[in-house]
Amino acid sequence: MRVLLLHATRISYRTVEEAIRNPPDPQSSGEYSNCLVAFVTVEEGDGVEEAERAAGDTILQANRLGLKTILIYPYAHLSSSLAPPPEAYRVLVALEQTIRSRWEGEVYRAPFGWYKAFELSCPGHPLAELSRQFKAGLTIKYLGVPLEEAPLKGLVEKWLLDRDPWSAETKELVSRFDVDGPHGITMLWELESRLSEEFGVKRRVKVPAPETVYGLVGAAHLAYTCSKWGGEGLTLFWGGLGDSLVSSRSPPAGFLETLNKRLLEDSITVNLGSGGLEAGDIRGRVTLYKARKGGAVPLIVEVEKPEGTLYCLGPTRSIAIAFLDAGLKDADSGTTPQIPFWLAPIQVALIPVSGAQLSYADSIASKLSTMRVRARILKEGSLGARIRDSGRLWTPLVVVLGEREASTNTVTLRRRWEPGKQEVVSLEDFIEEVSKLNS
Ligand code: A3S
Repeated sequence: MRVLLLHATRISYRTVEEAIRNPPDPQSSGEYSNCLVAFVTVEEGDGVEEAERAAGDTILQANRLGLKTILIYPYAHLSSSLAPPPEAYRVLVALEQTIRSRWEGEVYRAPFGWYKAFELSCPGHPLAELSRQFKAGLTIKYLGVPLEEAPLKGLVEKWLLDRDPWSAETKELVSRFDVDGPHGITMLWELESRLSEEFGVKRRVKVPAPETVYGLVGAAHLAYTCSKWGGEGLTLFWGGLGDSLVSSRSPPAGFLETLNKRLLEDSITVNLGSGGLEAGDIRGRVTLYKARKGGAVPLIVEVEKPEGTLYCLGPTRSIAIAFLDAGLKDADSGTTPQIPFWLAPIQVALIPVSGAQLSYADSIASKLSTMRVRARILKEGSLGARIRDSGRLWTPLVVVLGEREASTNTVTLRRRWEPGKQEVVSLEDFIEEVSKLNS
């Protein structure tokens, strides 16, 4: 079922001519003000289940907008796989009755089976136009209640439902770190390859894209994807590099340890199946990271299978962004935001004070690259500007190389987790420290 929800300050319609033989509703006209119009296309395979989910969502939107009138408008133009008229009519009537039975506002339905003329005025605020799809095959309920209704009954916090959870600042960081760009691919690639190593993953399998990957709906869709496709040690992917789930039979202990420090402290675990989030016949648990602005993204989806639990981490893009989001939470509490050394796009910034130290910087950079450490020599701009610039990508180690360092084979080291401090260390001690951090 596809629904277009429009907040109408005014809508009027009238039947023009019959669109099917013997339409079930008589010709009529109507006019309503300040109502929520649900243009509904019933698709093949839709049933009462979809009507109930659409009812819950429509009620939720009407309540969000403080509207007291809902107009259901049969609309055969939002999909190319239409249900035949008799089916469509049955589902639309079920939709109308479900809303009536669960909502105290006024519910109307425009006549079915007619070409209609209409006029509509829409105020255009951010929530004035919403499109929805309710797919047969995966019904999502929370503690037995259709997910869209759960907040109405106080069963789940609104922030957990599917919506983009990232704050504007987090999105700014995503573009600064270029997460989806050629530069930022480093993070996504590093994350997926680290997870794959952790789980001994051999194969990447393309799967249908889950509908949404935020909040509870996203968690349920991911669990559904995992349960349909998951196997021992696979990476399930559907789009770009970050659209991937790494699956395994063994609990990701090592990675959990890394996650524990940063993301799991601030997460919520929801049961899949009776007593939690019902997504078809899937049982298990979902750990969702609570984003800084509200909203949630799945970190770990555990699906109970007859042969044991299937652990899936991801989508990897959400986890990478969650690390940035968690860093912003640090900044909110006055701590310098940072990112795990192994995930940082640039791990070491080398800053030669003048051109005379360039060859020294080069020799260190090539040593680090043999250790597969991501080092960058910053040559342009003043010393202060280059040190500030290395902070833009939360670079964990910043190394200043002056006349003295070059002549004594030492480096002046600033560790991001020790703000305001710097230490002169011998080159070999520095290399030793980096190799420990990168293990
Ligand atoms: O297609 C002709 C009219 O019959 C109804 N209808 C459907 N509505 C929703 N989902 C389906 N699968 C339908 N199949 C038939 C509609 O009332 C449709 N009329 N807006 C008008 C045209 O002006 C319309 O869609």
